[in-house]
Amino acid sequence: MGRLVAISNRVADPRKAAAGGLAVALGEALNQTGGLWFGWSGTIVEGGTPGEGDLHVQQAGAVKLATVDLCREDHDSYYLGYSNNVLWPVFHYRLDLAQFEAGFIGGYRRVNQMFARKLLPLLKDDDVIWIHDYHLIPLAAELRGMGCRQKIGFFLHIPLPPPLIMAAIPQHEWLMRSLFAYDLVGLQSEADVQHFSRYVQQEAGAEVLEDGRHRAFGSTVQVKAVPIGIDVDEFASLTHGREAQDLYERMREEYARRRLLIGVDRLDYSKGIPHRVKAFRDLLAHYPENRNSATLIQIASPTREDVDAYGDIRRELESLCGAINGDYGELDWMPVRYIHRMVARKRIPGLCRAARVGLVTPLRDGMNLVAKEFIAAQDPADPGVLVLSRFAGAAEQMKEALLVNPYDTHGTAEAIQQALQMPLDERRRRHQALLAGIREFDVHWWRRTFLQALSQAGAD
Ligand code: ADQ
Repeated sequence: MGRLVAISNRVADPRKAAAGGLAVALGEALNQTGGLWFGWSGTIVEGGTPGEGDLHVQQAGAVKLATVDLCREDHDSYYLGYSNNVLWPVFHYRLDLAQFEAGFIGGYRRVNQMFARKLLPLLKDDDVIWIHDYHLIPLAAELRGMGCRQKIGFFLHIPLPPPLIMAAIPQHEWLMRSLFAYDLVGLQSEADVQHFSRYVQQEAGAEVLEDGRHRAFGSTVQVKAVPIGIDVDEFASLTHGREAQDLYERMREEYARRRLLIGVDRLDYSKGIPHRVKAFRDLLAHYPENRNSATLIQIASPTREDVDAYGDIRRELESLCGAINGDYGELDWMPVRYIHRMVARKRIPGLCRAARVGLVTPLRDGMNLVAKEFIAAQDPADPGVLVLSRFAGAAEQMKEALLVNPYDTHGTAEAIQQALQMPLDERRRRHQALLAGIREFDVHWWRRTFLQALSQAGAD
């Protein structure tokens, strides 16, 4: 394989363990091929010129990191505006939260064009280019327009909505047409692939060929479900690390007489956190044996705080948790502990392992890696139970979890009760099957499968 060039909105130093997720996933292939990782530097320049940003190149071991600054206007229209106030809500089916402001699209195009311009001179002829996520959908089309002929693949980390929801975006046709500049488009689930296929057939008269190839707009793109996984071994080793062990032991001691339920999310409206807390309240109301016992620790780390919808959900959650603690709390027991902070990655496995129930109940999610991390962190001899939303991409793979509809508060409460009551042999059986699945389809499988398909895409 040629050199891997990864492009994503944010770039991380793959040598730093705290980088997590994508950095772990791509780090190995970037290292092996002496790769390049390109994206926004994270710096916002006040008063800079739109469509212009300084390029910084640094070496991180074998990997070159190339990042570009954004001026305030580009940041606000490309990142806050079009990416996070249009694409994120619509792709998560939240048309009610979308803000279709006319100025956003200009900034989105401008930044994608600038990225293409800055990247082009850094490219070599046999590079394999892998672009990530909704911030950069039109990047391949911009690169192609500048004469780039290398293989280019795209992976969408968030869901791809059904055609009629997609059609609410004023530029939907332009966005979907942009995908045809790629050789391969990877999506998280088969449901996403079906949505893509239906859209291009209905809206663009696409012809569906074999191997997920679709022909429309005068070109052909292969579209494939390649669900992302986690690095199970890395996570298991974190589980046995000192920080995770310490936390696990402290939690076990503190909750020796109680049963711990855990939720770990970014505080995002797609994650269904208020719905989850309501289901927990329903559990306490309908199954009173859990009072003075079941305790929900909800970690919801701050994210995108300059987008209005995120402030609203924070206030909703604070008032819900306060009300439950007021209604059900005792002098020596608080039903909900809500923590609005980031938890160090090294400690998360300890928290997951100490929990009897993991609550992963997004209203819509591309995949949701917390579901997989929860399973990887469990003690196989005495594992906790995963309650998983059927609307997470992970549900297509993790059938042995207790699948719930998060909009159904009482149904979710019943599933939590089932999880709390589940006998040890059933817990073990389910955990074993789930663990085997996340091991087989881990993050290395994801990267290999995508890059292999990309190297073969368009070959015949
Ligand atoms: P995210 O929406 O960020 O990513 P998710 O998969 O849930 O989602 O989590 C990513 C990572 O962040 C996990 O490793 C998790 O441990 C960590 N994390 C989440 N909340 C945290 C917290 N409060 N403190 C510390 N760490 C936390 C997008 C898509 C997902 C998709 C991923 C990967 O929205 O659907 O699974 O990309 O493709």
